[in-house]
This record gives sequence, structure tokens and C-alpha cells, in this order.
Amino acid sequence: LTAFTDKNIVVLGAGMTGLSCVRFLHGQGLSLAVNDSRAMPFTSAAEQQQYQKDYSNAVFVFGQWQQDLIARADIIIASPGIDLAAEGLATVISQSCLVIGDIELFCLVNNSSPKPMKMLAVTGSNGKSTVVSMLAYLADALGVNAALAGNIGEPILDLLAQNNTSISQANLTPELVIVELSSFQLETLTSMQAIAASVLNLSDDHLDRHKTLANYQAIKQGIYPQANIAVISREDKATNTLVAGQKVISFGLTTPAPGHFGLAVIGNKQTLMFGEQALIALDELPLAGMHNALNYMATLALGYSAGWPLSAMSESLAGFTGLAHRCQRVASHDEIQWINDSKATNVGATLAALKGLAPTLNNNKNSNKKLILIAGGEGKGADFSPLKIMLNNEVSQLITLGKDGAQLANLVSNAIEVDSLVAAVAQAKAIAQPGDMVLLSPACASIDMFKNYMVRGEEFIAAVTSNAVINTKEL
Ligand code: UMA
Ligand code: ADP
Repeated sequence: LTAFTDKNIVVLGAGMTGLSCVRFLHGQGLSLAVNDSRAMPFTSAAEQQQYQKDYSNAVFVFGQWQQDLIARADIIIASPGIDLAAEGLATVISQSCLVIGDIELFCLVNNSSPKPMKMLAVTGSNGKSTVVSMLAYLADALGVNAALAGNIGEPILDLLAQNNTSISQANLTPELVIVELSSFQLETLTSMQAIAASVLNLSDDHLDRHKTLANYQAIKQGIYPQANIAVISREDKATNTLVAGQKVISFGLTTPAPGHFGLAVIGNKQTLMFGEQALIALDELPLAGMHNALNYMATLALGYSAGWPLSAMSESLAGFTGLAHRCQRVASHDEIQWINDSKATNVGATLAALKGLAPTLNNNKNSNKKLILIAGGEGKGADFSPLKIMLNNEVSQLITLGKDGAQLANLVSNAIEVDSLVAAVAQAKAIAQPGDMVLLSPACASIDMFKNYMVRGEEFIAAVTSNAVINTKEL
């Protein structure tokens, strides 16, 4: 890291990412300033004092963007949640300043190591955490020494900080990093050299920051030039317009060409295929819905790119039972199924949940089982209209809440608008009959009412199970 010596380094944001930068740069013997526009990013003054004692290499400046500090910076390491185009930042940062993110810093260090960690990288509007978690699960099953990092909640620099003083000696472990990348992280990333990378899918998300879908799409596809192999979705053209001249492995719901992944009916069963090779029938795998079939294929394609054997991967996949808050059955009470899909923070995820779950309810033509949907929250500037047909055709009762709940309510004629999740669950309890399903799949972020999607999911579970028979099970 000689390029960082004697430079004015400013880290923007004192959250998970910013503090991982402090830890890493401390290990490198480098000084820095940390600027956060919130008055108190730490949970308490005592925590801040302890941090400052442990990491005396960092000066913390809180409460506003410190413009003179930022203007003097030679290197800015920006946390992903910070919009560098925002007022008070964009015009202050000097033209000559190197502006990077933590993933870029990791890559700069890793690339110059004699024995770099290999990387598999995943982005997309939905399915990222599921796919990277499946890859990590497979790595474990196959005996690959891999670590999970990035947007999933593990700051990537901590992989280096564990080895901090020995980086120059290239004592880097593990051998492979499976990294989940958000569009925010991709905005400041140019030096990744991944084995393979995928944009899983693309639908409206984070448009409050990226402004247009075209811009968001271009940022997401910026992952491909930073990978040897592009793992692309055949179904979703918006994910694969920038891979010309690159080695491509595709996945999709159609019969695949040789060297690609797809689906075919083998002996009456929808089966995952690699070219003409049958891998495993979908009904042997625990995660339901066609979106998860795509997730399985993306996982296999990325693992295959890393040289993992297809047969061993296919066998092991059945052991991965899914992540909490993603179409997770939390209770069955009076034959009513309650499903927590709190991680559905955009339109694409809620569409996938409705497409996946509605058929399981209406498989009998004469059935009058109802699907009751609880949705709403912070819409992040998204267009909700792609939900209109499913809401009108598959949802018997829509219950909305949150900042943009009314926009969703306007898509149907009979929505019930409430002002809390507890009230939404109470409404659903009053309406639901045996055989019905109640689904929390908000199509919105949670931050207008909750700390995060996990807290929203937990509150849903608590409200549902307060008098119910608990039967937690992944779908
Ligand atoms: N901050 C400011 N001014 C601002 C905005 C933020 O000072 O205008 C400060 C906050 O006061 C806070 C710090 O920045 O102290 C937080 O930085 P951050 O928002 O970048 O969050 P981190 O804690 O560093 O977590 C980030 C990712 N967060 C975001 O992208 C918003 C985490 O993804 C990620 O797990 C973590 O880095 C480790 O890589 C979360 C997320 O919601 C889970 N991601 C979005 C998503 O999945 O949709 C993209
Ligand atoms: P991400 O990390 O991209 O947010 P997750 O795996 O956490 O993705 O899933 C987020 C939400 O998206 C959940 O509601 C989940 O059911 C849904 N989902 C998962 N995979 C897909 C997919 N391939 N297409 C659409 N929605 C998906």
C-alpha cells in the first residue's frame, strides 16, 4: 500500500464499512480521518471512546460533512450508503482525489499480493444473498476454503485485517472470496479480477439514488469487465447487454445449449440441466418457485466457473434450506399459512413471491382459498405498476402500510390501509379462513418504519405467533 503512505485519507461513513477501513488501515500503520454526517453514529459515547482508544490512527469528525477536510483529501474511501453526487460532497471533492470504496481497496491490495484470493462476484436486484449463501454452502461441502463478504453484511477488508501485519508477506487466507455486491459498491469498484461474475436479474431498485433504470443497469453490468467469465441470465436481457467478446455461461428456464444451464423435463420432472446432462430434479430441492430455479442455476454456473464438480454440487444443493425472511413459512395456525418475505424490498422480489406462492394455493380450480398480501414501506422511487396484474388476479385482499403504501393501495379497488404492521396482522387474522395464506412481501424497504428488514420480519413473526401454533419451516 505504498500509494497510501503520507496521503490525506478520509473515510466517509462510520458504519460497518467505515469502521472496517479504520481497522484495516490501523493494521497498515496508516492514519486517517473518518467523517460521518450523523451526530452520533456509534451506539454510545462510551463505545466511541473505546474505539478511539483502540484505533488512535483515526480522527473522528461527526455531525456534518467537514468540507475543508474532504477538499484536502488525496484518497476518499466512501461507504456504499453515501451518495457521492449529493449536495455538500460532489462539488467539494477535489478533481485529483482518488475516490474508491472498500471493495476496491481490498482488490488493490489483493491483486498485488503474490498469492491473491480468488473471487466469485454476484450482483442483481434480487437473489444475491441466496446465491452467495448457496455458493458458500457448496464451498463448505466441497472442502473449499472460502469466505463470504460484501453487501451480505461482512465487510471485505476484515478478511485482510485478520492477517493485517502479514499482508506484505502475502499470508492471505482464505483461497476464495464469494462477494455480494450492491449497485452502491459497484459505483466505486473498477479493479476486481474475479473468476466469474453475475448480474442475476434486474428490476427497479434504488432509483432514488441512481435516478434512471438505464443508469442502474449500467452500474450493475460494470461487474462484467471485472471478471473472466460472465454468468448471465438468458431470460433477463437487461442483465446481459455488455458482455460482447467475453466468455459467457448462461442460465435460463429454457432447454440449454451445450455449455450452458437450463431446464428440461426428464421423466415427467422439471430438471436442472447442463447442456444435455441432467443434474437434479427441481422437486428434490428445497427452495420453491422459478426464481429459485434460476438462483440454483446461477450458483451452479458460478461454482462450475471456479472448477467445482457439477455432480458434487448438485448433490449438495439439497442440503441448503434457505435464508430467514425470504418466503419463510413462520406459522401454520387453523390451517392458515403465514409467510414472512420481509426481504422483498422491491417490486421484483414481491412479483417472484406471488408467482411462486399463488399457484401452490390455487392448484384446485374449485378452491376459494385466499391469498392475503401485506405490503408497503419506503418505495425508493420505484414504479409499482408491474405488480398491478398479479395484485388484481392473485391477491384476494391487499393490506398496505408505510410511506408508499397508498401507492400500492391505488393499484386495486379494495385495499385496506393500516398504520402499523401489528394492525396489518390483526386485519389479516380477522379475514383469513382455513386454507388461506397471509404473505408479508412488502415490495418496499423497511426504513420508514423499522431499523431494517430483519426487525420488520421479526415483528411480523411476533404478531403472527402471539396466539398461534408455531411451526417454523423454510418453504
Ligand atoms: N452516512 C452519512 N451520511 C449519509 C449516509 C450515511 O454520514 O448521507 C453514514 C451513516 O451515518 C452511517 C454510515 O454512513 O454511520 C453507514 O454507512 P453505509 O450506509 O454505507 O452502511 P454500512 O454500515 O457501511 O453498511 C454497508 C451496506 N449498507 C448500504 O449499502 C446502505 C451494507 O448493506 C453492507 O452489508 C455493509 O456495508 C458491508 O458491506 C446493507 C444494505 O442495505 C445490508 N444494502 C443495500 C441493499 O441490500 O439493498 C444496498
Ligand atoms: P438480495 O440479496 O438480492 O436482496 P435475497 O436472496 O436476500 O436477495 O432475496 C431478496 C428477496 O428477493 C426475497 O424476497 C426473495 O424471496 C426474492 N428473490 C430471491 N431470488 C430471486 C430472484 N432470482 N428473482 C426475484 N426475486 C428473488
